[in-house]
Amino acid sequence: MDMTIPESERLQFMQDMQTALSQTPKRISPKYFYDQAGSALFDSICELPEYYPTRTELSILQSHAADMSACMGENPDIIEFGAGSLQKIRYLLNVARNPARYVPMDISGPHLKAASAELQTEFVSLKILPVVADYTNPWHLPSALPGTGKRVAFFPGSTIGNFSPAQAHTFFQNCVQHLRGGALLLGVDLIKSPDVLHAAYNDSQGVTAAFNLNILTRANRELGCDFDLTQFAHSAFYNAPLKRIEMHLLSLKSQIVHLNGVPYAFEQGETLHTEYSHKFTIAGVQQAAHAAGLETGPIWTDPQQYFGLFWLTIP
Ligand code: AVJ
Repeated sequence: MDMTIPESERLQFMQDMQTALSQTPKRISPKYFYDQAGSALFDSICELPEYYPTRTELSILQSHAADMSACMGENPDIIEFGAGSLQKIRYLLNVARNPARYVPMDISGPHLKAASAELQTEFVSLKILPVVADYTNPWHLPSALPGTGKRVAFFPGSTIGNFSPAQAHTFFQNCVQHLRGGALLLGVDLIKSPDVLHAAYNDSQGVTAAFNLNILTRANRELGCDFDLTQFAHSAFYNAPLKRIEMHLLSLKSQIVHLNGVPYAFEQGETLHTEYSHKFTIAGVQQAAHAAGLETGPIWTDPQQYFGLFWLTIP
């Protein structure tokens, strides 16, 4: 068993895995993808030819960063959720007018610390305050610096798509509570051809499969589980009526897996659900934002309308 991670985190994972395996259907939160290996695999996904969201969002940021900066105004206090490798924020930091501070929030501590240190070498005088936190729980932010501009939260990558509609609503409500007078810059994957969507989650090199299966590797290492990695398969498909990619780990045979000595049965064909990745229409995003009390501003998109960046203000 791995003793290098904090015991409280390990216990939380253990509890959540226990709940996951006891449920019908079985399901675990996608946040458990992002251990060190999983974060590195996700970075590889972002480079895949089939995975268009990252490069499309970057191209939109590149083309429209100046307009976004104008919306952010003078001295913005910039927060980022699920900051990951801190690649996207560079486009905004390059054009931001005297940013007061940059607060990247991410669940993967070592990954975030390393990326923040690297960013600091490029933006020497920027105040960077990394926060290792799970923003799917109610979050709290470091107090605003006195005399600074708007609080602007950046939530790129369509990570909001991981949330159920109810969770997305709660997230928007948290934004309203914490960002009064400020704004949310939200990156969202838009509905497009099912073939394009399918390919993005079923890449030919099998990186997404490895990313999905890594959750079992992690459970074996950190929790002492005995998942047989050869007897589970990556399964990802577009559920059009519910507007989402669903990722599952599919049991290839009838088998028993143990956690803390307790047996959990998988039937052949039964799945452990690992992720939703919801896709949106422009109107759908605006409706969801309005419902939680945000107001809609400019939308920046690419020529194919594959991806959108939405400026949503908090009155
Ligand atoms: C980071 C949640 C936006 O849903 O596309 C990529 C994660 N999963 N490939 C997504 C992911 C499989 C990604 N998000």
